[in-house]
Amino acid sequence: MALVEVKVPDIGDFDEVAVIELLVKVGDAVKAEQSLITVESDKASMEIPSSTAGVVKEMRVALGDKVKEGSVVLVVEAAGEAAAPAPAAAAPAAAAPAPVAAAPVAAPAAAPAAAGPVEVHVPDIGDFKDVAVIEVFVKPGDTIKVEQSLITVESDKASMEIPSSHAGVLKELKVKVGDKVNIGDLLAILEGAAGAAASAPAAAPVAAPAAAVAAPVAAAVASAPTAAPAHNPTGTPALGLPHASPSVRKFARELGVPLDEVKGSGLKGRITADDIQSFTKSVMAGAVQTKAQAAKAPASAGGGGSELGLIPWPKVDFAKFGPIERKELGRIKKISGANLLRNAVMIPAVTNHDDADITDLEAFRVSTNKENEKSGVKVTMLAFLIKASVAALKKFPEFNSSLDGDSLVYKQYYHIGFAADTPNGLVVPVIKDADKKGVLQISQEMGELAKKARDGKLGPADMSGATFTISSLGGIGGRYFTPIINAPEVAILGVCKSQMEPVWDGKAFVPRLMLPLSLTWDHRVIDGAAAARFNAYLGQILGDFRRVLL
Ligand code: CAO
Repeated sequence: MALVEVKVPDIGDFDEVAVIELLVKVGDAVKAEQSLITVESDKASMEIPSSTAGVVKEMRVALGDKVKEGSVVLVVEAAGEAAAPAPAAAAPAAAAPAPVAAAPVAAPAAAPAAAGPVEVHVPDIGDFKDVAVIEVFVKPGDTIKVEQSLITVESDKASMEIPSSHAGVLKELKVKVGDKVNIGDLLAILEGAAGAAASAPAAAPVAAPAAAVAAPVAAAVASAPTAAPAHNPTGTPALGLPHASPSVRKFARELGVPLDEVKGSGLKGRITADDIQSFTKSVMAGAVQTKAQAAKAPASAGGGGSELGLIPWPKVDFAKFGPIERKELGRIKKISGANLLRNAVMIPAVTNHDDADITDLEAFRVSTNKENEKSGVKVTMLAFLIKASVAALKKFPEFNSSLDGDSLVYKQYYHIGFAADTPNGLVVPVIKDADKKGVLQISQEMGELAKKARDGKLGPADMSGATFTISSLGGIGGRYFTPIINAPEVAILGVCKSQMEPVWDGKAFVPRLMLPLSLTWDHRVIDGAAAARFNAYLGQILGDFRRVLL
């Protein structure tokens, strides 16, 4: 087994280019022509391929090193006789570095003014055949300067921008993203070309690398972001194109990863294949949302609805019908609106209505408050409802659970959220460990949290971790309503104003204080019968709190 030094081949005009990516490591088996490192000049990036197949024994370059033609990249233990001893010069054509390259454009030749329409063709792009158009920078009507990049093409090893050979107004663009192009293909038709025409682009003198990959005026996409024109109909940001090698760009495209949303961890913020992989994992795990996903998500009440296959939200010029005033939604409304919409759309929710007889409980509450008048703590109906709910949650544990994929997470703690109306919108502070607290303590904590809520001083810790929520409109009015579940909880109890009602006791109608209950539940987790039982049990407890002791 021969040890072969793999050297940097003829890379054209480049002298002392920086190694910005190591694509292999010691121990890797490499094939002939496989890219080993990426080097970058101020105009181009290119991958340096291996001249031989074998196993990498030693890396001779590190990130940041400067290399030039003849520099040893690594040592390979060549596989059998396939070893191609000669470095650059002997490298097979296909193994020569992809150009992405760069030669300076030949200075525009004397400028014959183009009177009629001028055709712009794909110049000599070296050995490349059928290279894909991956970006289009211009659109009909644009005024094009000579040398301005029109499109980017990419092979599996390199990407390059194809410049215009003439100046003028773009009349017709003959290619689109995804098209395959070859030398001589018609790219565009310009008209009104009054300025200089560049010398025929194919003739642009380029110091071709060993494989005679005569890159034309191919400014590398990655390394010449500022060369990108202002307009970019493809939607790719015109300026600051993502910094990545052609193979990484290809990898990203294969996975459908939006490169401009990936944070590069490589040298100078360069995006590596690992970055693409981690980004993909984060998206799959739901930790990261791509811009496209975010745009599709029904995030706000004003969302278009198209993501759900709905007809568009009506656009009305309200001012046509009378005077109006427009006010931006507050921060809380924007956040809660997006959450409510998601929960309303994603949860198959059902609401059961029931009544609880709280005649005795209310009498007890009133007398307790009289006795405790001096303590300053007022026992509220909501505090009893929290305590009663904890008892029901203990009896029906699935109401205290959350869906996590195909699993149900049963929580063994009882943190109860309560909806609080504030001048800025709805917030849900949480009474933690309500099972371990008495009604007096819960009443006191609720009072403090409600004040904090009204003053806009609730912190994230005050509003997180709830396992079940109660929304009480009892102090305001109403009969029943259908509260929206606060995901990832699976149920919410809505409470309205209690009223004296005639209730049949078997012999006669008697006046009883009845509390309307509305329980909304997630049908993926809870069945109707369980919900009815939960409500009935809750009603029994509120009817006679001694049941909590049973
Ligand atoms: N039936 C009849 N009266 C009730 C009642 C009920 N179910 N619940 C409370 N009340 C009465 C109380 O007896 C009290 O009356 P008095 O002032 O005469 O004593 C009054 O209503 C206020 O009650 P409270 O001080 O006990 O307050 P609360 O616990 O009912 O409410 C809080 C506290 C923070 C929940 C409330 O201020 C609030 O913000 N409610 C709105 C919640 C909301 O917006 N929910 C909707 C969410 S979905 O959009």
